[in-house]
Amino acid sequence: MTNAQQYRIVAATGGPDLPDDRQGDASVVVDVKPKTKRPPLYKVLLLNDDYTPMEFVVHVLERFFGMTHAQAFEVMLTVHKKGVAVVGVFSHEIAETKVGQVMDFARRHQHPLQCTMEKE
Ligand code: TYC
Repeated sequence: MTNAQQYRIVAATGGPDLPDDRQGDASVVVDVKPKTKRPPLYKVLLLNDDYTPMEFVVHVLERFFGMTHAQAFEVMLTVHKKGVAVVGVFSHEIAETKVGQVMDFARRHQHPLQCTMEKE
């Protein structure tokens, strides 16, 4: 169905009684269900590297992702040990903004920290 709205057929005639060329013709549309698809969500990922100081990563997580110091420290250690962690899930626009803020902040401080996003 290509229409913007979904036509829900709850009653249909046009069964075997009709001539071959009319079978299936008499579907009755009784209601129309508006299509309200939720927008997709995006995971923001922080990647490990060998050079960015741990305290800097903790600061990034506090500053841009609203984590407490304890949460930020825990997530930083997860990235350090596993290589990557999801640090938040957002709409496309918010995720893009967060990635930009982190990349810009890291670049300004000359750290190679990488932050990316992917569709959930
Ligand atoms: N591996 C870094 C170090 O040992 C710390 C680090 C943690 C870097 C998380 C990036 O996303 C990161 N200094």
